[in-house]
Amino acid sequence: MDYQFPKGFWWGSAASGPQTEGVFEGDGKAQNIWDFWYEEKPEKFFNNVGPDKTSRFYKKYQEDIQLMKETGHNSFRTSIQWSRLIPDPETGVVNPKAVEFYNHVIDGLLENGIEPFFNLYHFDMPMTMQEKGGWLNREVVDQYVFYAKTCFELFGDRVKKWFTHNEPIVPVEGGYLYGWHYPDEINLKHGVQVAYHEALASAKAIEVYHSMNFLDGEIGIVLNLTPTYPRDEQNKADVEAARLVDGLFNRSFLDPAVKGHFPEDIIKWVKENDLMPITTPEDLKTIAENTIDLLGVNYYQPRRVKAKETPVEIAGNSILPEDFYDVYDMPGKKMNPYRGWEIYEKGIYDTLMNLKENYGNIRCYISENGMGVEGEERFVNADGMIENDYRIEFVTDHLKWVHQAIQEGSQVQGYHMWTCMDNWSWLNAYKNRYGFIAVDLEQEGKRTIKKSGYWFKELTKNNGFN
Ligand code: BGP
Repeated sequence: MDYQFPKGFWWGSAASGPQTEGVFEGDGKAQNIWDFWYEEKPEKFFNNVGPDKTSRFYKKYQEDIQLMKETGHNSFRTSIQWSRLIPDPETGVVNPKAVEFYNHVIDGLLENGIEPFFNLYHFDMPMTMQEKGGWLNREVVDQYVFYAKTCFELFGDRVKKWFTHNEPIVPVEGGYLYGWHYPDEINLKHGVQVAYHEALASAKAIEVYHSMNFLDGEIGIVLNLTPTYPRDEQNKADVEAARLVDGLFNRSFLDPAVKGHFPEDIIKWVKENDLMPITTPEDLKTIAENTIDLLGVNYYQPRRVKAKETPVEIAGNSILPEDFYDVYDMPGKKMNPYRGWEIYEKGIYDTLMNLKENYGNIRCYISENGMGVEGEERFVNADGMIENDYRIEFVTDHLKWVHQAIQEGSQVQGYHMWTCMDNWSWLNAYKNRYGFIAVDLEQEGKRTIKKSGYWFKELTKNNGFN
């Protein structure tokens, strides 16, 4: 094998509860912000398709686990839905149907040789908690910690890989800057407070997990790391802009998670712009003392930036990160035209090497990487299989760089694709498909393995490729 991976490498895919499970009559799940927002503003959602139209993992998990096995998974990440497990966080009463469901999923995975990786929060604030302000409210942090502890108690005997959040920067961007998530505000000061509370919630959940020393697993966080490149490495202003953007979107979560403190330059920037969140010394101590065991790295695309060409007037709460830099539209960059994201395979290597060099070579795995493509039906062959060679090429090209990072000492321990089954995505619904397995919504969610699924099986069997 030209590209042989270390023994025990985790191969699989990632998904989330809200994007796959669905809501079913009588199952006791309460509303989260997505269910609520869809009721309020269906026009926000692509083709008016909302979170009630998922791939129905709640009903089809047995079949789906078999398909994971058939496509060579040895691991799979999903998330528990807080609003399913504890429908009313005020009372803290656990929903027995949710416990039964997640128990079946965990046991089903383990029986089929698939290691369950469980995440606690994937953008899905329960509506009862959002009504109190969601992550803006310090009390919600304690409610989340109760939820996390409940999960560890119920499932920690079998789930050995836990994650506190998926991409905590996204609820900040989506909910408080760019209108992709409820509550759809533009208020960076609120965004900074939310980010701080998410980091605190993560540290507190880690503290609880580590205190339950009868559990022998590990816990971390999943971050979407977007390596940030300046237009011109020789231009000081461009380099400074890139440093700020890296600080705001990457280091603001990576540093507290791995090093236990927020980056100095970002604290300075936040102070200068009158954005300081409310903190307490005890909470900062909790963050300092409870760092992660393992990091999930979601990698999709880099950021390219340049210094601001025309300075903007900064006005109160309407301040946005973009007021401080310009996006650099690099000529000739390779694009995924469907999702509008740049494809830059070396970014995955740069990210892993940054972790090696600047973050104590923290143990990590690629927790998401993938390519969303529109209209995949046009690639169906005579046997009804989608021939998605572009996805095979995308994964291969990224894996070569992962392999290179391993040769150079990175402690990356696995690779998960986004995603297993084509699934519902937030505002884009089913516009872009990412799966190894096609889901036909017209035929009650019928599953068909795509070419990339069979290819992945070979890859994982060989633990590498040529
Ligand atoms: C990640 C999220 C996923 C998923 C993926 C693809 O950022 O963790 O939830 O949705 O991106 O993005 P999208 O569905 O927006 O194309």
